Amino acid sequence: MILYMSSAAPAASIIVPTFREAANIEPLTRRVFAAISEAGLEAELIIVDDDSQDGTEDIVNSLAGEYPVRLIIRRGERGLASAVLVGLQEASHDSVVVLDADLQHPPEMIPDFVWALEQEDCDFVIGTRYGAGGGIAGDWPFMRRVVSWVATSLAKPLAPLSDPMSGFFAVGRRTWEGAAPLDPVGFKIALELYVKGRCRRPVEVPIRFEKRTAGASKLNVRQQIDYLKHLRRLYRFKLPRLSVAFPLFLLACLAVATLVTVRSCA
Ligand SMILES: Nc1nc2c(ncn2[C@@H]2O[C@H](COP(=O)(O)OP(=O)(O)OP(=O)(O)O)[C@@H](O)[C@H]2O)c(=O)[nH]1
Ligand SMILES: [Mg+2]
Repeated sequence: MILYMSSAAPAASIIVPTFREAANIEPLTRRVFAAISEAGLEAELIIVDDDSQDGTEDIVNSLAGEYPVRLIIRRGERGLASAVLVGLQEASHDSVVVLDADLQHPPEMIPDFVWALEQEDCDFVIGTRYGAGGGIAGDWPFMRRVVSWVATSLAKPLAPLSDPMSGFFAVGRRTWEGAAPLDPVGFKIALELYVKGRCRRPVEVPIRFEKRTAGASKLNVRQQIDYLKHLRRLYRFKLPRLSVAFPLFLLACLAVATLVTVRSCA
């Protein structure tokens, strides 16, 4: 737990992108506000849904009588990262925390993110599964671990974080408003904001990445291809000289991953 002393209670806008997460909305909202109230913080919850048509609207409307929760429905548009950008435009507070709806990111950790961002020498807070104290519930299948290793290795030159792929993060208004034009594709909005926001002083908060118990994952091959497109854009932005070598770097990571996979299957 990060300790922070202040006279005014810090406030945060909590942004959650959703697509067909109806079963998770109520437990998520209750756990978010239980954590917020226990920590003595102030917060609003902004759910950005891509027209799931699964009852999300009715659930949020009924919760809105009890909690400061708002629903933004985008129609005719899809994408986790772009949904978070819509949430940023709607945020009332200067500190924003972003997390997934499926409860893989424990809402009880939100106060730690808010307090970390309040520290003067912090411009980005990332929830890490791979740093000291972090972890993943259950055992990921071997191939998923390999894919995650390749994806993380490719992002490290852009963002020296132990878990640059994480979707649980906090950032301040100054960073996103002062960032270079944001044009993410796919899922990795934290990486986009870290790189384009020219962040230099990250704080890592260890998290335990839980198992999804309701709804289905939207992560598929399309997202993995989008991730490579996104990386290419970010390399061009941050490391234009290295961006020429990006395909080689990609091939090297894939070669190592293939070698590891073949050896472990032998
Ligand atoms: N608004 C919006 N949200 C999305 C979209 N795709 C995924 N999400 C949300 O983004 C969050 C993460 O999506 P998941 O499908 O859980 O992906 P993941 O956690 O990276 O992958 P898993 O570990 O397999 O669950 C969840 O809250 C999803 O509902 C989308 O196209 N639009
Ligand atoms: Mg998930």
